[in-house]
Amino acid sequence: MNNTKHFRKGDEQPTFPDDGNYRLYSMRFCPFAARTHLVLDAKNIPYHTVNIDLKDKPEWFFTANPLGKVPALQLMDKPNSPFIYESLLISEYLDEVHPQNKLYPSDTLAKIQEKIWIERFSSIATKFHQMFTDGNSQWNEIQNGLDAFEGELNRRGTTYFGGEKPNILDYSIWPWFPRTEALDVIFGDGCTFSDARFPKLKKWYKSLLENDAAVKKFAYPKEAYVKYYKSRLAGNPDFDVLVQ
Ligand SMILES: N[C@@H](CCC(=O)N[C@@H](CS)C(=O)NCC(=O)O)C(=O)O
Repeated sequence: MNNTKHFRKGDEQPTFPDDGNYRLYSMRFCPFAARTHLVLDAKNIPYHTVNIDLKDKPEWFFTANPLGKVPALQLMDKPNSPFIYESLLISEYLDEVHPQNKLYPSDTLAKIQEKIWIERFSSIATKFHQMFTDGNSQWNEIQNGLDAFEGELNRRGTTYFGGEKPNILDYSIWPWFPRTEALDVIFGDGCTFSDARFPKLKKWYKSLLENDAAVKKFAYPKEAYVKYYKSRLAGNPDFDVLVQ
């Protein structure tokens, strides 16, 4: 688990050994940045993490991404060490450049179909973002969206969307599911990610948490999640709840 503090305005840019490893600009609770952590770790690619306080961004962060968003990845192995950003574009870049443990299907149609599922998830991601920002539950609408994913996993008949091991669809949507751990505490008992409605997805989520090395490396305890979201809903997000 990467527990380093989040850099803010006025902080000096951190320095790293000149080892050619990628530098990932991240925020510990950002699900988009989590996608990049999972892809890097699933491929055993070494990297350095620079966590950013998104409420008080350091000036130098805008060199990494002029849009001021995480994730951004600096490619230290390329001339002039360029930055790339947008989580799904970073995933595709990494999968092409580092062919070990391929995450996208090689067949063009199968690849597009996985990308369609990832695209379908984006409206669910937006609803999660809204409800954990304004405090108004959208859990019913989210569950309606998740029904399709439950049905698709059932249709595939495998533990993961990727089959016996996770693929890009698994890693691209997993980062939103830890939020379900904080649902009941923040939105009340009626809000639960239930075995009754989502037997396959619940098993999928648990199996990734317990068995997948990349997810295990990234995951954090429920309490940290609840604490972060409470601070965010109170208008003062504490990005450093995991810093010891
Ligand atoms: N489409 C982008 C979304 C990234 C994004 O929205 N990141 C959020 C944190 S979860 C962010 O950096 N927000 C800061 C801001 O918008 O100022 C991606 O897939 O990488």
